[in-house]
Amino acid sequence: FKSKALKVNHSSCDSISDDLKRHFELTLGRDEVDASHYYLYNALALTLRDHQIRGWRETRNRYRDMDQKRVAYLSLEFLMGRAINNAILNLDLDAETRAALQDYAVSLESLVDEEMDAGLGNGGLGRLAACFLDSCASLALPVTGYGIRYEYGMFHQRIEEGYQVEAPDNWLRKGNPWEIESPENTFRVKFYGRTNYYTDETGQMRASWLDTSDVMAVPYDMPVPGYRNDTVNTLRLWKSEATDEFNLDEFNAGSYVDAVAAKNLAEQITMVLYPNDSSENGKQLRLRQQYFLSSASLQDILQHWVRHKGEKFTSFAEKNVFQLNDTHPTIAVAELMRLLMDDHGLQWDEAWSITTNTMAYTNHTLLPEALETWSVRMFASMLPRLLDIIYEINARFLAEVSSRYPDDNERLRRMSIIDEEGEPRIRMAYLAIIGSFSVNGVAALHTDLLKVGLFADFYEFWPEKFNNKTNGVTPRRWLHHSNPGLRDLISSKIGEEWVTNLDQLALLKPFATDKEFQKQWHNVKLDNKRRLAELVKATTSVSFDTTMLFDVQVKRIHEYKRQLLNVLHVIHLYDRICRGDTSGMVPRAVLIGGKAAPGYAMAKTIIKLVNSVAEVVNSNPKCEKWLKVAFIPDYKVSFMEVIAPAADLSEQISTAGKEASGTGNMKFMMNGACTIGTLDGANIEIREAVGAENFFLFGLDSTQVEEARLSYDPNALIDADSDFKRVMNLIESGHFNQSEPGIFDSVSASIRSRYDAWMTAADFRGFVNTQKSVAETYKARERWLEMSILNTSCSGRFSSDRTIRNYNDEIWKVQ
Ligand code: DL6
Repeated sequence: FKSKALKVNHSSCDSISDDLKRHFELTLGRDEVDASHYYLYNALALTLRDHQIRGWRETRNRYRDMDQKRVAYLSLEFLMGRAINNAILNLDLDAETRAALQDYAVSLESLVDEEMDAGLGNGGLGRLAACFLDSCASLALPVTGYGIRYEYGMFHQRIEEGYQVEAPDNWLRKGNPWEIESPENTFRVKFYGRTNYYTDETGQMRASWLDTSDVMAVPYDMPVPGYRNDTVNTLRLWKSEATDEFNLDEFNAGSYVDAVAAKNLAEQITMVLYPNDSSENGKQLRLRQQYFLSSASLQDILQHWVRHKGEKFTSFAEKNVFQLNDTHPTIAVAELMRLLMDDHGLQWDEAWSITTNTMAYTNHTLLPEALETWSVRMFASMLPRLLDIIYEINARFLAEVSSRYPDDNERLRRMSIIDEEGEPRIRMAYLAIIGSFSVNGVAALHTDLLKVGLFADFYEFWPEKFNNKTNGVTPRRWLHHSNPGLRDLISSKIGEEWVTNLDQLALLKPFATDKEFQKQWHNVKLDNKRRLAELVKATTSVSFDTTMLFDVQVKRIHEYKRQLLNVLHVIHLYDRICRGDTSGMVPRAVLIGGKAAPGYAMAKTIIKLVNSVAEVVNSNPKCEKWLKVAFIPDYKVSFMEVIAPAADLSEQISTAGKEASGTGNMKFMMNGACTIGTLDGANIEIREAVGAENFFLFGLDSTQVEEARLSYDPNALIDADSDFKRVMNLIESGHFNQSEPGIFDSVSASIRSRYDAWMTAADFRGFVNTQKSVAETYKARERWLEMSILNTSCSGRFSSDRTIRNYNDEIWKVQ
């Protein structure tokens, strides 16, 4: 760091260098760069934020002046990852930033590691929301993300003795330089209390919600810059705070401790992200989070409306859309009704027409256990007014059903929002469907399966509501930023238009067999593999040789995703190597990563199994040349930015019919990995795009899975297959857990169970055989490179820009 006399031009915000210096020396009061680079990172973040402020204001004004329709994307999760590189890329400030950092003798690369990932999401659903925000801003669409500013994001995962250990993610501890608090837009969110019905001065029956315990919702705004288009959209995250008067009452009563406790209770709402991605969270606090987000966001939008248009709502539905990211914010359906009727004086029919013309619901799961239901009892005490409204919605809906299907009580029971079997529960997905004008799945197969499975009655009732929007990922973060080598190589051949029009990647196809281009492609991959090998070494101490095939499966750990099948294949390879049978084999480095929900015992055992197998394999000298295995701890967005560019083989091996879409599969494809996969989720569309000959397909399809389930006999499959038998024997003999006998009993029992919902055994042989052709193809270097290039060049349709265009053309219809 060269100490320079402080010369700050306060009137100019143009130069990164001046702004960086100003923030470093004045805003943060520093004069030296310490070893951690923390303050310099903060100064740079503030500098970049400054550079977005003007565009932010102009974007707001532009949307207001054009009086455009607006979209609110309501989501309990936004898995944003790091903001710094995204800002530099989208604002086109790379060269200036690097030049400014030269004054401090610090590289950009060493600075970015100071930023904690914003881990406000579990996995696919939250990361999809983040990709969508990037695409909406890049397409200059007036879309605001509304979410929760969790104090603690997704937990950190450590591996101790092979087991997952969770640690809190206190990501805001050192502050968040990207956010701006907007206390003037604070709203009051009600809980508990009772409904009071009364007749107003015009003789109309009305309701009000009284004696409530209120919580304040304070917004924090994060800029969402579009790609070099002067658009800066907003991600508005709500923090809960105690109301002042509540505290005052307690203070006056002399009860200091109670006052502070009440404050804690209010602030608890936004304290922590629930870490389950595929099962119900089921807790009171979770329902409070859902209502808190929905109410605050809707109040915000209605306040904005009333400010600009007054208390007239006739054109509200033409100007607003609320996209519900899964059932999590579905209570918004009832809340919008409440706000329109109780606070803005509308009658039921008008309020219902507005609600059902503004709400749109995206479903993200085929697992029935992940479909949320809430106990009526809990609702009655926490949200009594909302429960009244839900009952009324249900009564009117069931009347409609019974007029279309007279005397079909069974159908009424099936379609009712209230599940009356056992303790009465509210089916949030049904409320979402009934209250929305659009219901979409996230891949073609997923949408088809919703229509014939979970939502068949509703599809029959309202076929026009159902549509598909296959997911996508942003090519800015997932190719341009994370794979600079490939980015430059691609741009050298086809120019840079692909960054905003990913279909342009198809122009690479003619080069797929070009020897020179293949060589360059190979060298880029090798560099990326080196980078990943360093990360693996630093986090696991396992050495990956970059000449090996990098075989990667990173995602949440869940039985349906079948990390277990992957491990069975690893054990099979290990067994062959130990027996000296390496014919046709290719040296492989197998990388697995992902977090298990803290209460999901089987997923945690699978993590332990991966680590135990890794330990045995990696310490066996016979394996040295052929096989390495590592479990990367604390898998997160910023790791994926290193992993995806380096993968040769992308493992997408879920039981067919269980993975709604997948988005990791798209990131890998974009970066030139070949996929080994089942006919599940978006794999089907990936295979269609790249061609069957460039995709390693195995396993039962979703129809075959359901057929095979009827007479499923895994033990017969094991007994008939000597390789499988040996693999099971290695697990069951305690070979991988000699000092902890019995710890994998539950794993082998689940594989052997005829009720194994994930049918791992059914696909073992197919998987092993297909992995053999992977190995053969990898050895035929030119063919592999051709496949790799074709994967990238056919990935255009998996850009989230395409997905968002589809949402806009068919659902939102913003001009
Ligand atoms: O749509 C985003 C993502 C899909 O790609 C995954 O296939 C799907 O599992 C995931 N769903 C969830 C929600 N689970 N629940 N509820 O994370 O959504």
